[in-house]
Amino acid sequence: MSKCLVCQNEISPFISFGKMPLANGFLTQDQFKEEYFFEMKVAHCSKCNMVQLTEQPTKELMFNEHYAFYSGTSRAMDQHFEQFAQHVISDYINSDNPFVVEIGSNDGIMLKNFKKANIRHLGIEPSENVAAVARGNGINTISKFFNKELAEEIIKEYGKADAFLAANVMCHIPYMHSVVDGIKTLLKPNGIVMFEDPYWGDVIEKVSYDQIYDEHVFLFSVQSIKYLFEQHDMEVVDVEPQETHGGSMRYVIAHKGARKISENVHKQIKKEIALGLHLPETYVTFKKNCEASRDKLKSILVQLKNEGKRVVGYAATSKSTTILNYCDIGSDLIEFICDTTPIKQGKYSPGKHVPIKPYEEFKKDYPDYALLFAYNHAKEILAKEEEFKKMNKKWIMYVPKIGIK
Ligand code: DWN
Ligand code: SAH
Ligand code: ZN
Repeated sequence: MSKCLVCQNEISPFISFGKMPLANGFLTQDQFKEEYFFEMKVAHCSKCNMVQLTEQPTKELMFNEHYAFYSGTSRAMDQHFEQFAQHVISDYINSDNPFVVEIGSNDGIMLKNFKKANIRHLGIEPSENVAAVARGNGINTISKFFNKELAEEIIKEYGKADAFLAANVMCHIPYMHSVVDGIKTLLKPNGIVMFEDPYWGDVIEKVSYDQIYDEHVFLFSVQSIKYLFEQHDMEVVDVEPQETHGGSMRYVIAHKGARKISENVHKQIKKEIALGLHLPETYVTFKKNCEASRDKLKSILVQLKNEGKRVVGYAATSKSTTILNYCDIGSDLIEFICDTTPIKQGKYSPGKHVPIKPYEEFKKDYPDYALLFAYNHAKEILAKEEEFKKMNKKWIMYVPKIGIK
């Protein structure tokens, strides 16, 4: 038993994925012996509906000057964040000298659009190496972890914010009450909060359990976000489903009573109830679905190995750490994983120690099969890899369905 991070209710895990390393803990051979592991268990809170890890590594272990994920590695995400920024600018910002704050701003993939539009902005990005890229491009960025105290410091230096933005970071922070308190203090009376994260409804429907890893301490739903913000006198005024990261939800939030609540919010909650996100049996089924997915993927790889086929992993995503460790897939089954991120190349995957090689190694000598760990970028990647297909090589997919195509 442990306590819900949002409402303090007693919770107990419905699944354990076993021992897990840091999802972005790519390492060198001499670091193998001191590798960090924790038991990754997930619980659903019956009171506030928040789905959460019951244990998480410290923030400094995960987010530091060696953080391996650079947002700018996907062109499609670049376009996504340009549209996100345009949406904020045209639909939500109308004061004289607006000020926009983004947390988890990484290499500046979103904020560069505000800089281009000459809008006052501040990025909060604790991982120094990715923040340095943003600063190098003239994006105003500080390397700290966002919380209530930092919000107060920001107000002293810049004043209050018209918009508070976050993408794929709110679900990384366990001390949510300090964060939401900070947002509430920082936001102007008519200001807007917009953030998006992988959506628990999509994870349940697609059995995309690889969205669960150390960094993702929460898997949000509209119901759980509504509960959380209502504790702080704020309300969800709109929700906008997104296709990114295999299915995400963007939450639009304002001070209580400041804006009209869209019908979309009620509609989405109805969908969540129909999907049974509040019911214990949903979690029993999800666990069974994860096990079935794991067994099927593993059996495909074992069969290909027995047939003497070459299989390579495509993209060393955070998600792949969950897949490799939970399914017990090592370099006996996949030769290596190719990735375009220089900091990952030449290292080994967390836990299972599969070599990570530059993308060019994949191009140089196509394997018979490529296991697509970045299914969220499938459109972009499949378009780029037409030649691979033409040579009659095959993709192994596991989300939204396990199979070969
Ligand atoms: O929430 C998070 C999201 C935003 O990003 C973080 N906690 C960590 C990270 O998750 P991820 O690692 O699962 O993200 P992606 O975007 O699925 O990772 C893409 C990886 O794939 C990068 O290492 C770059 C690589 N890649 C590649 O090798 N070739 C990507 C593309 C598009 C490609 O063509
Ligand atoms: N927004 C980007 C990056 C997401 S990765 C995108 O969607 O592509 C998550 C980022 O959040 C990392 O760069 C990490 O360093 C940062 N982060 C983690 N905890 C944070 C906190 N408490 N405050 C601000 N940023 C944080
Ligand atoms: Zn709770």
